[in-house]
Amino acid sequence: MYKRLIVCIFVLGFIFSSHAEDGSQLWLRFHSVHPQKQLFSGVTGTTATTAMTELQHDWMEMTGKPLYQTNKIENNSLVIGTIQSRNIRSFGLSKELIQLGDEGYVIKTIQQMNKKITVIASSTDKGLLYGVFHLLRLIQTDHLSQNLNISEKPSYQVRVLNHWDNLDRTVERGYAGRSIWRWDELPGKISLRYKAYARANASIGINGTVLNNVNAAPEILSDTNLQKVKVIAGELRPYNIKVYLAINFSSPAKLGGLSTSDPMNAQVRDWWKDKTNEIYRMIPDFGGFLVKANSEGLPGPQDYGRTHADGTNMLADALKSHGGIVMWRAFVYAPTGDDRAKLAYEEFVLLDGQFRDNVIIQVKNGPIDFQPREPFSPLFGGLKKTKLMPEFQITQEYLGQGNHLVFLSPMWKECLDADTYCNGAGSTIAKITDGTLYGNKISAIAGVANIGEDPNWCGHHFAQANWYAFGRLAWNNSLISKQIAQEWIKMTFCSSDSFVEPITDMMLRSREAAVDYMMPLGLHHLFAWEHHYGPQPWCYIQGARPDWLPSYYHKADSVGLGFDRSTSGSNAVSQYYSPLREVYNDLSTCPENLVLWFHHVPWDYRMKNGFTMWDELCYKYDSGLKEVRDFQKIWDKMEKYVDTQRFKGVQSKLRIQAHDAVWWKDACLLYFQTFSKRPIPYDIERPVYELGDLKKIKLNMKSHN
Ligand code: GCW
Repeated sequence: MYKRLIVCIFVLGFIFSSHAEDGSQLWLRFHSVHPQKQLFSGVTGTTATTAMTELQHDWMEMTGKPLYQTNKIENNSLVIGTIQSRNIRSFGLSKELIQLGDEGYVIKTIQQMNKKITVIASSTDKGLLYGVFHLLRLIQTDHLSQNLNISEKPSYQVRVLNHWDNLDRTVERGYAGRSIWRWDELPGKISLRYKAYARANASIGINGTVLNNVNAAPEILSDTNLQKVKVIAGELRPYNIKVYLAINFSSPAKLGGLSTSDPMNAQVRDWWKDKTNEIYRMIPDFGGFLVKANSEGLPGPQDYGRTHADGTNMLADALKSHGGIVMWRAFVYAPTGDDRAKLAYEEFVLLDGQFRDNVIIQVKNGPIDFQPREPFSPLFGGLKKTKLMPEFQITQEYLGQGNHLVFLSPMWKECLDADTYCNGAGSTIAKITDGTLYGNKISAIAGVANIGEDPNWCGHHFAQANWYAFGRLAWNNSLISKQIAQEWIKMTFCSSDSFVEPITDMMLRSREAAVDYMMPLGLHHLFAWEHHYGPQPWCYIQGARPDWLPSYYHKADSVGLGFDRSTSGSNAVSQYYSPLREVYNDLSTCPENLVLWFHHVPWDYRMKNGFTMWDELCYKYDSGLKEVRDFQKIWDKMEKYVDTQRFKGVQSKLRIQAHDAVWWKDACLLYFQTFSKRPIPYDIERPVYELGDLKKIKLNMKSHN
């Protein structure tokens, strides 16, 4: 009887492990990898490093045994070490390692005295950890060759996640549950998730995290909270993740009890110096501050007649001696002017060259706000004497939130690869921000995290791919989206070609599909009030700022659709360099995927394919919807490759996405039709609802999280 029970438990265990996975392991699913037994005969290297602990832990998961640890280098040995080790120096790698910096590494196959050895080497333990994860990735994705010759160093020095997490554990624009930072339990209780988080980030090269929301509560800097931050920092440190904090500019007054937070006031400056010193006494490797100031009602230096430069330089001075940095956001749009898209540029371009050398201005990819498609922000290239870092949004605030499958790497690549022409052709955003164009000493990139307490961390299983992609691009901004997708698919699901190929294809099409069923041809901000999930192009709220309403952006009227930003309109085109400004300015040369961003286009304007703009708009919405339906079919065919839990999870989310795509299409087309007065082409699926019914849909956002 007893024996039978054990067998039963064993069988059940097997069934659960093969048929149910909650996604909590992300792409680090070593239990499903089975390397050849004789891959390495043993490993040589210092045991007390995170790199070695990680290797042994994952090896154990893969093979059921640790890798034999020995001081003797044998045939087929894996040798792991820094430049300090005699072994590594004997391989003649020192010069190369110094050039690769403290996070870079090499992985090489070396023949020495009739022995074939695999070496992972770096100047420091940090690089070793990244090297080990690289080797593991090669094993996980079946790419381990017999002759390795890999040299890597990161594109950006600071590769940081921004958590928009509040102290009450709500997450602004978070769709994966509550915040992983358990402020209520800290510092006494340490959640296991902190270490798991650090490990996942290290595996993709992320080396920093801003723990709290840019809409920052002054209390984050209280002594009590700093004790908690210190504990988190301690958990993340072994994985080379530095902690940063978002600060509230009026902290000296609100927290410190001063009568002002004016950055030119001596007491205020001292307050920041003292606070910064206090932080570094507790957290010697603290990274620095992230600041949202004079934006969306938050305080800032302009409250005292000072500039963004005055504000950021005060903080930079406090951080300087400790090696900390200020990431100051350029997301500002005072309620003035004729075009929100121009405002950040207008404010910041005047300050170019006035920032301290430990300041980086953090710029969203587009001039407005993380829309499904925007042209790049003209601040890239517009500021030449100021360091700039891209801010991407990993959380899908404007891209179907926790429900839609949208792989964001193609969107970020579109930004990174965009040529600003600021120093002639080839002045891409990648080169401006990673420092290669101007030889900057500090370079950084930020992604707004999509992480929460949900078992699978990100809500949607495929949203994990966006966390993964951000890290990979921050490490190497020249990677292509297809490679990133394939790595992630193989590690997260399985590496059978019949799975990897269709799923890669689906992921690579998914962003364009979302653009098409939400806001094709350069349309933007047609979202429902405040929650930014569904369509509401008709939205009107009495007394609301005009630039918070969709009509401000789409400008639909009896003539046509779109925002005229040409020289005859708001002239936002002039913020771009030639030849881009001319290309954008002319309706006939403006890329069609941005045409309604830059022009008010007549309904009967002939597009390049001969359709009228109205017909093309209808076909675009329809093709976005058809894509999602195709994704459903692709996924359904994959059932045999995926455990039931994740298969069904994705399947049901795709169903919501298809439903939402119909909703977007019907709502936008029926609404715009009230202006165009033209029929919806008969060869596409026609709206079933009346516009009046669609307007009545009330969203309960809880059901969409
Ligand atoms: O996209 C908007 C969001 C706000 C966010 C703001 C910002 C953190 O709707 O929720 O606030 O941008 O980036 O500061």
